[in-house]
Amino acid sequence: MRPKILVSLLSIFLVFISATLNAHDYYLGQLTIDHPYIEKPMPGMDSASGYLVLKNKGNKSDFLVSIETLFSKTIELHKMTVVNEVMKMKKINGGLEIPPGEEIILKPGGYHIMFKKINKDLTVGEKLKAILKFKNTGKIIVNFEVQEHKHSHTH
Ligand SMILES: [Cu+2]
Repeated sequence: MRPKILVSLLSIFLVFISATLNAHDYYLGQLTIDHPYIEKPMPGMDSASGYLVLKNKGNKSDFLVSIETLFSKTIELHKMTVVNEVMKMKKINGGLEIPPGEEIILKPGGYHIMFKKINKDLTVGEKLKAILKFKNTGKIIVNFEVQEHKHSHTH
């Protein structure tokens, strides 16, 4: 192969790699886990919300059943709903369902991961390892990126 071709192939390859890294996506079987992030806790608080997007390209439901990290030992899946104009937090038991062919978006005001009793200071831009466990597909390690807190979310 001539060097010139090799160089252009290499640059295409590098562009591809950096695009993949920027997208911050993870693949596990038929599942895609997109852009996990955690909001920096409010000053004086030791809990924070985490978000991501879950896609299921398979033909049967799967469930996000648990999340494990070193920085928080108590992690719950919550759903925020508005009842009589009051925000309510509901714990999801039995896992968060991702139906076949669907996309479940965890976002402020809806589904979220509640990290409680956080045992260290979180820095914006820092990446924190977490293990996501799915009922049917198994486990995957992902990085939650710490982002500035943009929403008021108190418990
Ligand atoms: Cu919550």
